[in-house]
Amino acid sequence: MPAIKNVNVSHPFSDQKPGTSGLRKSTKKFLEKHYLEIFIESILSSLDNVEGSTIIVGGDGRYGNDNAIKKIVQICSAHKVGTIIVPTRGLLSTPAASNLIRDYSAIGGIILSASHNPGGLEGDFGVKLNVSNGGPAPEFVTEKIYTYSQSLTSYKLIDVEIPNLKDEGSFTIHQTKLEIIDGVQSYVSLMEDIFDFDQIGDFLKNDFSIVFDAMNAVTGPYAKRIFVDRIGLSDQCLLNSEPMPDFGNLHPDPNLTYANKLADLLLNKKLYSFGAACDGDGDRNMILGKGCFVNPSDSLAVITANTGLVPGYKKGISGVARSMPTSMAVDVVAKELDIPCYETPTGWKFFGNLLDSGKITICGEESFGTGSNHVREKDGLWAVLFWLQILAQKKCSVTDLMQNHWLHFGRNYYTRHDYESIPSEVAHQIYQDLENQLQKLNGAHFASSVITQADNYSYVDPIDKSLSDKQGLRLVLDNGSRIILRLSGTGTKGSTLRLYFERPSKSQNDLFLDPQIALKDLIIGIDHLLNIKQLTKMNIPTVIT
Ligand code: G16
Repeated sequence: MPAIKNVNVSHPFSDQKPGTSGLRKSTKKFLEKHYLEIFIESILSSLDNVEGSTIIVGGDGRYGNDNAIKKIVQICSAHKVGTIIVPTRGLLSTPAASNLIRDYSAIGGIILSASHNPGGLEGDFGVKLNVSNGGPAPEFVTEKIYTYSQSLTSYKLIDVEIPNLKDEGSFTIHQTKLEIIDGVQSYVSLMEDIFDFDQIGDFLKNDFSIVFDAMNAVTGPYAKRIFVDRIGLSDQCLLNSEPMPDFGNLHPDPNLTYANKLADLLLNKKLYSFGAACDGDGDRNMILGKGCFVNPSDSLAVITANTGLVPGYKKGISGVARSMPTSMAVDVVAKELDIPCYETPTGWKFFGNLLDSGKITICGEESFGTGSNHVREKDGLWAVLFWLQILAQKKCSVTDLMQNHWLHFGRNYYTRHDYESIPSEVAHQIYQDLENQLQKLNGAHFASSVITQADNYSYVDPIDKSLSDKQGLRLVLDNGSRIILRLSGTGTKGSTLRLYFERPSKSQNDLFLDPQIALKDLIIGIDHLLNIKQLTKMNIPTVIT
């Protein structure tokens, strides 16, 4: 039997603090000697009952995926993990990982992904830990991992060759069983339990054309299994469906800027009735109709309003939740449905306790994430199927669905402006400037209204009572409008400033404006207040959603 080898490292790493979702750094940083290994050792040190346990390992296929998996298998074996489950080719979407953790009663999963950040040698890499409920590790666990990483100067591994990950199979490494499985099937079965694939198929084959863009990332194989093999569409409905280490140079962030080819097909060329895209690790989604972009906050509201049309939710939903910067469109739906609506900080991990305790069934975020209690992650393909099921039931277009929703519930005009990768000093200066002004802004006139609340959002988890403060600067106006400013926790270069603007409207004459026009006074007002254009030297944001 191969021996356990101890590897000493000359110094601990001081920069392994997980952000909004795991540790994300440049690929080259992760290739530095011992960098990945120390982080994995920190993860295993922070978990209880590792010996004899089951752990899921996989990733979004970006550069470094296979080597990292093999290294993790070696380290897990040295820690006497009982079983390691790895999907073929090491490909595992984040929602599918969440599902496998729950299916196998694993103590957790290690997911290799920098989500929507570009991949390849010049791009980013990342490592996330999900815990036994299938959801992202809560803050007290990520803090523990960080603390270990700051003092660890050694790690252990079993130095043996790991089989290639191409084919399914069962292997023994030291005392550990390595199972290479079909990573797609159990996720597809879960979707089939929730949705009526036959109804969706009949609708789509009847002159309702769709296109799904996997952005050369992890969702390609799942989409092929669902839309082509199971539902029976031609593979022409799939774009960029082969996962590639550099995502074919695409930036796998499904928004109007980075999924612009898809947006052009739907919004300008109007070639399809429905279009959708997912991000690198398959948890984000963008929904488009012919000539119609669906804002993610509206998507959450529409999904919540229509759960009765989807077999998996016919029994009803207990409640909903949204992150604080997400528009309040879903609050209006929840009020009519007479169910609770929770507001949480940005980050899927904050939904975990609400889902586990049964307080909510559906949740979502403005950052192109929607999901439910079927797993403990946001789920891109689930959202796409949800939309298709609603459309198949109602037999209508995306535009009609949106317009009818607004006519019934009113509209929350919404936009997010991102200033990406700006110098950190500039981002912090702008943030600090607003924070310093909060007190005096309370009660001040702003954009034809009055600021009734100006604060830095803090959250007490209703289940475990933990406090998360400093979660975003918030201006709430007397007319229900909101402006929120926060710094991204997922970028890897400089800092990314995010500004969120929202204005509710119930007037039937004010439902169909371009959000950039409808929100103009808020956008201009905040620029006057904080001098953003001048300080960032940018006339327009990098990304407008
Ligand atoms: C991650 C989290 C999301 C969160 C997003 C925010 O998304 O999983 O829950 O909304 O980050 O990102 P930022 O801090 O940059 O605004 P993902 O898809 O990157 O894992």
